[in-house]
Formats: sequence, C-alpha cells, structure tokens
Amino acid sequence: MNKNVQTFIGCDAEYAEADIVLCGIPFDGTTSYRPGARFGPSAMRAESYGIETYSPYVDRDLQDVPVFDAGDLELPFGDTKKALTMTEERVAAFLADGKTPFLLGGEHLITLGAVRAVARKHPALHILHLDAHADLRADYLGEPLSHASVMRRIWDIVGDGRIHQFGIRSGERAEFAFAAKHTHMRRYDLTGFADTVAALKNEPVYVTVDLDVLDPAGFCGTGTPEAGGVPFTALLAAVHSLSTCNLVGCDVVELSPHYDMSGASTAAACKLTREIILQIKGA
Ligand SMILES: [Mn+2]
Repeated sequence: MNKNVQTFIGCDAEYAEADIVLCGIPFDGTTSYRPGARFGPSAMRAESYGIETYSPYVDRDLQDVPVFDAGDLELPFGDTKKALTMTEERVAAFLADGKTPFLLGGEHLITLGAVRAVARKHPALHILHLDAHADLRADYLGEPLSHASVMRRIWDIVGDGRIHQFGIRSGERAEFAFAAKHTHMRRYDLTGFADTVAALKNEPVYVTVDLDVLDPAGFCGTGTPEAGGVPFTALLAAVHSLSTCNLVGCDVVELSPHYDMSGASTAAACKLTREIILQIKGA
C-alpha cells in the first residue's frame, strides 16, 4: 500500500535523486481582472493523469526523468510581499541543492520571486517571456508589485537586453515604448523564438510561459484572455526549440482552471509542462 499523495503525472522521484523540482505557487493576490489562478497547480496535478508520461514529439518519457513534486507552497492570504519572499526562499533552497526549479502558477507575479533567487545564482541570466501582455507597467493603480508589472520588476534586477518577449499583443503605449529601449520584444506571435534560443546557447536562461499567450479560442482557462493569440502547436514548437538551452528555471503561469469547465485548458497546461520538463538538460 502507498500513501495517497498526488503528484504531477510521472513526477514521483524522491527529492535526493531529482534533478528537477516542481513546486506549485497557488497565489493570485494581484490578479487585475478575473481571479482563480490559485487553483492552477492543484488542477494540473489532478488532471495530469489524463495525459501520457510519454512524449511522441521528443521520444522521451517523464518516467525516465527524476522529477520531485514538492506540492504547493502554503502562502498567507493578503500579503503579496511575504508570498514573494517565501517563493524566493523556496526556489533558493532548490538551487542550493543543485535542483532546477519549475514553478506552477498561480499568477504571473510569482515569477518575480523565482527570478530573484535564480538571478543571484546566475547573474548573467536571460529571461524568455511568452505572454499576451507586456507586463512592463511601472505600477498598476499605484501598486508596483502586480502581475501587470512583473517583467518591469524583473528588468529592475536583470537590466537592459536580457528580457526576450514573444507573443505580446496588449499593454499601454508606455510599455511598448519601454520595451523599445530596454527589452527585446516580438509582437503578436513567436517568430524568431528559436533564433533567440540559439543565440543564448551558452547563457543561463529562465523561461516563463504565461498561458494567455495562447489564443483564447482554444485556451479560455485564464484570467485575462486576449484575442489573437498563438495556436498551441506554435507554442509547442517554441518549447521544442529549447533543447539546446541552458534552462536554469521555468514556470507555467496564469492557468485559471474554472473558466474552462471542459478541462481542455488544464489539459493543455499539463501537456506543455510535460514538454518543457523534457527539454531541461540533465532531465
Ligand atoms: Mn498575460
């Protein structure tokens, strides 16, 4: 008999033997429109059993990869700073143990907690950011810690030329002006993603996938759906180009499962997570 402890499918290695650690960050405290991303990690774990551990795309299997699922971080309600600090400390602990952290969101602000820790270990860090939204606001309604400001706060850490944005089709005029000076931004689709990955071959890379980069016609389980997104197959192709990359941290954020009661959005998030895990070196 085994304990009834649910992990993401195929991610049942012990901590000591794992190269990759999954950790859910069930936080949606700064969500600007429809909340619910806090339910993302648990939904993904539960519904991951609807997909296979085997990837026919890359002929690899999660069961051959030692991944530890650390469960969800138990966060306080109503304290954004503390939630970020706890996320940062948890990721720093994984890094100190030589693990590659893979966070399941939660809203996009959680990426800031992770990057604070990852950038300390890898000062030359580059960020691959796939999203519908620029997330470059200086603040949102006066609040500097917001999911609409997360890439701006990350820019505060990593600086010019280190944030590579793809699929962006929404933001204020000022955000696009900021991007023109300080980040590499590809609007509307993922063209050039593989070229960027190739150019960063020898650099440490953190990849953050805001699932709302996908077209809401096929992926509606998210808090701020934005029409005109990329098809799942395009996102999958981008992910598969990561195989040459030195991935030092990853996250998949902004699944808000209850907005898609068909379960198709959660299933897409699970499949994408599997495919990213299988791209991590050493995996
Ligand atoms: Mn977004």
